[in-house]
Amino acid sequence: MIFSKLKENLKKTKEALDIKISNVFASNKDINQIIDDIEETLILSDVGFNTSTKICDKLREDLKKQVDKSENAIKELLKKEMENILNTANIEEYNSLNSNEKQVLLIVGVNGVGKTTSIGKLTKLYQKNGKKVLLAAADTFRAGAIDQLDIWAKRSNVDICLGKEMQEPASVIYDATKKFQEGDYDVLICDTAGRLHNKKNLMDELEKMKRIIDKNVPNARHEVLMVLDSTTGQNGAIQAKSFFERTNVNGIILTKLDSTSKGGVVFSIVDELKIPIKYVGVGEQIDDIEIFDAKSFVEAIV
Ligand SMILES: Nc1nc2c(ncn2[C@@H]2O[C@H](COP(=O)(O)OP(=O)(O)OP(=O)(O)O)[C@@H](O)[C@H]2O)c(=O)[nH]1
Ligand SMILES: [Mg+2]
Repeated sequence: MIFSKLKENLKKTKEALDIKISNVFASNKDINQIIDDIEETLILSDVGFNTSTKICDKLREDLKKQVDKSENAIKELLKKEMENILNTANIEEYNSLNSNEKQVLLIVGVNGVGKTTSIGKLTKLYQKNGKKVLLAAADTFRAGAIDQLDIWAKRSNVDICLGKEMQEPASVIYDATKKFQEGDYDVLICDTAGRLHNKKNLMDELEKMKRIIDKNVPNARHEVLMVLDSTTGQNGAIQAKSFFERTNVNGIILTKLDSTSKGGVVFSIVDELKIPIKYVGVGEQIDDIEIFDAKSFVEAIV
């Protein structure tokens, strides 16, 4: 992750968090009051109530054992606790981009969160890492969705299985898995229509797509990646929770971090769902994607 670029992209979240925390210190309050105010700042920056409390309880404990109670020392402890929260779910040995295993990624999430755009970016990222990518345009529901993915396919010059409008998504997935097995592809990335967790028929449809992938591509690693729009803050976290109750998700792509002050939501997502954030979206262009790294993320916002 290019650190300076990430810092620039997370500027709004940094303003919501770091600058307010600095103000807390400037207020000359006693140490207990300072920690209480930091806790409130975290909650207000979408870190979430439970997660903010957890971080600050640990911070209070840490401070009992430490003589140095300067602003810098407290900030370092705070960063350490924030990083710990992220690492509980984000330490993963598996590196999707370097693995030699074949992979099938099913990209899911609610409407407009950035699924198709993220696929466009991921395609290029995998390609840069020497992988041959095949795309499946299984969002046959929204007019224009197929063309939108096709444009991304052309940008990276990769093959794509185009569904027809209103064709059953599962049958597009079926065709794509066949093509994947016949060609010498490394990664199949499947776009799906936006859906809400409470639309039973649409959630059943996802399960059907998963079954076809399991059956037709048993020789690959399968991942369901949920795309979440960070600008929705705590609402997005609640949305993710409901989604997870309905289907298995292996990881999250958190988008639009460039345009929100609510990046703190990362902490409650990881803490409450124990699901790793795999990538973050930081803009609308093809290279605006980063592999998520807990340490760099915390350094960029506090
Ligand atoms: N600023 C910013 N905009 C983004 C990012 N990712 C996606 N977008 C924008 O968000 C809008 C929706 O993106 P799509 O990729 O079409 O979202 P989707 O989830 O595929 O939408 P549906 O297929 O309609 O459910 C587009 O205008 C994208 O350019 C990001 O990381 N940052
Ligand atoms: Mg889409």
